[in-house]
Amino acid sequence: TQTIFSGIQPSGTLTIGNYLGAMKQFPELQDEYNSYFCIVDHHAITVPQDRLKLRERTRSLAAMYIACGIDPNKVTLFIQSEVPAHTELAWMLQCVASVGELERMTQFKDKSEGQESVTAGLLTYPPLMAADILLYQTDIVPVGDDQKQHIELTRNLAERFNNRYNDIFNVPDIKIQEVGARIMSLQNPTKKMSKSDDNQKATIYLLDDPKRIEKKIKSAVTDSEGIIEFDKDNKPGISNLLNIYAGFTNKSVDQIVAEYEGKGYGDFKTDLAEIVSNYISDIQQRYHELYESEELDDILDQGQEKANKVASKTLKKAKKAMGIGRVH
Ligand code: AQP
Repeated sequence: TQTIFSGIQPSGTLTIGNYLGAMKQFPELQDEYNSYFCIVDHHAITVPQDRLKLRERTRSLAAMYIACGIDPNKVTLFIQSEVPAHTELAWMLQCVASVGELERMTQFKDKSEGQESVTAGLLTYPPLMAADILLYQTDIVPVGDDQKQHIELTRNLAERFNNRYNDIFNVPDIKIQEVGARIMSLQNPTKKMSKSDDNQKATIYLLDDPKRIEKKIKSAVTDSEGIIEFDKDNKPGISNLLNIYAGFTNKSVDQIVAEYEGKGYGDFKTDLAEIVSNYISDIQQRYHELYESEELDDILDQGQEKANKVASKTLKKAKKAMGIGRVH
């Protein structure tokens, strides 16, 4: 069986973008693949975090994975910082990566733009992500469209390492959802929806209640034309809402457009709010049951143990290949 790895940062409450782009496909994959799902807290500290909030969000994200349909008996669910091999290999890969290629990453450019000072970690984020993936000899990485460039870099670093030292790492492939690969901000539909966006109205969180969801969708930016059709360049707002609708109903965009022929944005938005609320209310219920439970700690303990076993084996091989430490 092939292996998949996917990580999510505990940098805020999950958004419907994270869900439709990544999380939604995980339950389908877990039966078919040897699966590792990781809460990447070391990635989250590349930007400032409140310590108590970070801890809370880490736990919250673990509960959310399971609430979204991950079965802890089938997968390895764990916290990145509890498996030290990740940061060790990340350092080694930083010594394989060049500053130039890291500076070319669009996420780095976006997140550092206009900032007076950015952490070195924000620049070296991709080698850490590469380490996450490569430690488990991953075959496939299921992510949203925004992570394409980072996976490409992961592949390059793996190949460079293999050529320079020894054939240690499997070179992984990317897997992007057709629908929901890139959900945009409700307030600025040319920008992607992000859990760390300061504008609360731009984002629907998986923990929002129906009232709030309705308000956010009703105030989502559209256009003055009033015709429901998919045109990403000229009508990015309504196109984004169509994508969200498709993601939560498994209907095609064409089918939805046909259903709403002759109807206005108001009706469409009312229906969409109801669809999103109904869909995520089941997730929320399971989430709240899990969040405080001891069961969640047991699951994370088991995940930590399993992940450490596999990761330390790969790390040992990589160190040997590079000539780090003694041979034993
Ligand atoms: N808008 C999006 N549409 C579709 N997929 C998305 N993903 C993120 N935003 C969208 C996917 O969600 C997974 C988890 O992402 P992450 O937490 O590792 O980092 P990110 O991509 O930087 O996500 P955010 O929400 O934008 O977080 P912040 O605000 O902290 O940077 C990934 O698979 C990603 O593709």
